[in-house]
Formats: sequence, C-alpha cells, structure tokens
Amino acid sequence: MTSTLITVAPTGAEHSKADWPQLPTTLEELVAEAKACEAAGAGLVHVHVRDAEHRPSLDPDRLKDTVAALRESTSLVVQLSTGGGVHDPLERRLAVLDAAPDSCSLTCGTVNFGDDVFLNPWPFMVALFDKARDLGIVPEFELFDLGHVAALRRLIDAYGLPFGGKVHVDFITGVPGGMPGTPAALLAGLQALPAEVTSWAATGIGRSHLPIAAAALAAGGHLRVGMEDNLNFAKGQPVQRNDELVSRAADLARLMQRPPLTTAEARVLLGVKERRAA
Ligand code: KMH
Ligand code: ZN
Repeated sequence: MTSTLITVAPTGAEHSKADWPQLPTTLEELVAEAKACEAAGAGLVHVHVRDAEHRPSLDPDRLKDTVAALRESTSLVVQLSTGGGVHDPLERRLAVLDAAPDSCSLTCGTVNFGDDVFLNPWPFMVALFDKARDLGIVPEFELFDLGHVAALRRLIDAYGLPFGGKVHVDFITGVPGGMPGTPAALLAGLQALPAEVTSWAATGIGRSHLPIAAAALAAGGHLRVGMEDNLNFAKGQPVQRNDELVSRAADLARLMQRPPLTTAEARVLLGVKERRAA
C-alpha cells in the first residue's frame, strides 16, 4: 500500500442550495469544482445531479450530459451515485447505469438515515450488480454498517467478482442510523472484509470527517472527502469549495508518505480500464 486514492463527493442529495449557496449544483459549478479537485489531488468524483431548481435529480439526460462534461474537462474516474435521495424509486436508481459512467455506487443494504430510511433490498443489490457487470461499469461497494460487510460477502459468494475483477469498498461512517464515525467502528468493519476486497476507502460524516481520514490513512485505506459528507472545514468555518477538503486530504496523505494517486493509477486500482464515450 503506497499511494492514496482521493474520492471527492462534491454535492450529495441532502443539502439544499438555499442553505449552502456554495454547493455545486449546476453542471457548470460541478465541472469547475471537479477540475479544481483533480488539480488538488482527487482521482475519482462521486456525482449526484441536481435539476434546474437545485433539487436532487435522476433525469437520464442530465446524468448523460454530466458524465460527458466531466469526461471532457477532467480525467477523473466518473462515478454516478445509484443511491440518489432517500425518496427515489429503485427503478430510477437502477436506470442511472444507462448513463454509462466509469463507476457506480452500490450500497450493500438498507440503513436508517436520519429520520428516513435508505432502502437497498437484496434483490436491488443483485440487480445493480448484474447490470453494472453487463454494462462494464465498476461498482464501489458502499458500507454504512457492519451488516453491510456481511451482505457484500454474500453478494460475492453468490455472484463472483464485478466488472474489472477488483473489489473496492467505501466505509461511510457517521450517518445517524449507521456505524458510528469512530476509528474503533472502522477497524471492526475492516476486520470483517472478505478476502476478495482489493482496496478500501473511508469517509466520516460531519465532525468525524477528519478523524476517520486520519484513521483510514493509518490503517492503509483510501479517502473520500467532500461537501456531500462534510460542510465544515473546521468549527465555525464552512467549506467554501470542495478542493479545500481535497487539498487537506492530499496534505494529510503526503504527510503519511502515501501521496495522492494519479487518475491513471486510480483506473488501474479500481479496474476501470478504458474511457468510453458517453
Ligand atoms: N443520498 C443517500 C440517501 C450513494 O450515493 O450511493 C445515499 C447516498 C449513497 O448518497
Ligand atoms: Zn452519494
């Protein structure tokens, strides 16, 4: 384990533009933030799209246009969220893959999500896994809880390896309802990972952002940062741009002698072998 994949999740589906005007919700804002994040050391962008009123959207044309624009302006690995928002129907979330991103998120189970429920029933996980493999899209397995690690093992045992032959997972810690954003919880998750896992990353929601990043680096993992997960750079200091979080992650990684991966190295790590036209 040497270099560090830095994933940036710049927008998410939960925060409102009215409350956070600096959140990149238009395509122009997203592309500008993605370019700055690539320059700061990001290798992968995890994308949620918004509509003209800045609301979360799974509109197929917007998704395709977003993939195309990010490919045109950056060499980042483009990952579309299949999580969407908590109220998005499963069929629309499955249809996200038709936009042909390099990668997609695939959450390994249902979890309480604040006052809501983030629904990921087993048949939906299987459908996503199958469709991603058919379309040559590399899934990133998102783990919000320890039970999700067991579900990932079940998925691999039943269906084998995903497209690309690599198994990359991301622990999303600190969601109210999921595993806490503590090093102890992260280490428990790590110890339960199936042997097929080839790389792992972690993020902490809110105030667990920095401690989880430090713990992940110390334990040999990769990093996810971004305004989807954390809106405050420090106490009383709101994030103004996503590349602030990427720069800090890159500094931390360099300090740990695990500098950021290039986007070409990220593709090798994840098994994303080619850039397909959108
Ligand atoms: N917005 C959350 C309900 C994903 O991107 O795949 C789910 C989420 C996970 O953000
Ligand atoms: Zn997301």
